[in-house]
Amino acid sequence: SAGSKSGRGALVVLEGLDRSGKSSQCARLLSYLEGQGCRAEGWRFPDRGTSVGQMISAYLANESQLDDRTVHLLFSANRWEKRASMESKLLSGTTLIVDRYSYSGVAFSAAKGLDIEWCKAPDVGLIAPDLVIYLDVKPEKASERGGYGGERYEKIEFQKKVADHYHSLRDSTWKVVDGSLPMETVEEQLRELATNCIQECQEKPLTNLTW
Ligand code: 2DT
Ligand code: MG
Repeated sequence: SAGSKSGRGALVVLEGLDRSGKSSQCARLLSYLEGQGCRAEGWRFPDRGTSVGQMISAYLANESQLDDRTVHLLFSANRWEKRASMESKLLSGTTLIVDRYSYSGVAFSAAKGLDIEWCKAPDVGLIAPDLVIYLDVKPEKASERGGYGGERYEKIEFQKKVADHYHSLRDSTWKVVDGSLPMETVEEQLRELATNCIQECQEKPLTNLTW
């Protein structure tokens, strides 16, 4: 079982293009883990509930204009303002299933042409994920899935650039799952990855993101 002994919770991040299925899979994974008696919460970034998050949300809805570097730093600040509560949740044994994290931060800003190292720098020192699951869906395929909403970035040419940058960020904590497989198949793979991760990191200390 996914278990919940005495150790810390796991930081599990889902990443992928818009319409790759992240939000649905996060919800499914969360209810599975809860059903297994595992303490878990679903989080997402941007967290639009804070005042920084509201600025980001207005920007994404094209209701405001912001300089590219400025909005990049707001996205990072939106993670920093949640760092302390993330840490205390994890240390108290709650697993966090997080829809987007620093990898979205870098991939989307780099797709605008910002320098990658510059993009990574403000997130150094955030909590490092124990597992990053990348839902791999071709930009063309993602755009067919009920189309995009009206938010900034939801355009196929831009999503292609984002996909290239995601690719260059992959490291040993990443597991790539084929997001074009049937929803139940993807769900099954995520259950196994998350369950293993939760068991393995119970006794491991939290570490900071260094890229
Ligand atoms: P959602 O559709 O998932 O709410 O995301 N984004 C996200 C960034 O550009 N930088 C970030 O740091 C994060 C977390 C991805 C809204 C959009 O915000 C983008 C899509
Ligand atoms: Mg979106």
